[in-house]
Amino acid sequence: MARTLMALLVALLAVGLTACFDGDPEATPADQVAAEDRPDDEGDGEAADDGELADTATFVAIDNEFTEFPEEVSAGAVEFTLVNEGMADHNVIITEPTEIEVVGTIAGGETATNVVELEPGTYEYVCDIPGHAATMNGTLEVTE
Ligand SMILES: [Cu+2]
Repeated sequence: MARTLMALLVALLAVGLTACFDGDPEATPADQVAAEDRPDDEGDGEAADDGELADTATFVAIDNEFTEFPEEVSAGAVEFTLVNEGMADHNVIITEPTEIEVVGTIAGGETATNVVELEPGTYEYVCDIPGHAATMNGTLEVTE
């Protein structure tokens, strides 16, 4: 008798659950498409709110060199941060193959962030404050 009751309960539960999943009136086909189109979490621990960024990279400038700089980033929207730990103004400007402002000029002690859309390729950059490019320059590889 107990077994029969148990079987009956399980059967009722199964019917109830099925009914719940079948009868979701709020999930329109458009909602389902939107859910599938969400960018994948790449497993890098970043939250989904920056999902549209291809990469992030940081430059640290002192007078007059970059003490920290990316050598390679992924193509797409890249969020660059420039930390100016020097006294003088500094910036990061791509000069080749075309001029692109990566992070505009900031004063000593400041930090700025800028998002730049980059195609795959090899880019040359400098700090273009007069006299700085001789020691503040480098190459950035942008990969597929
Ligand atoms: Cu500089």
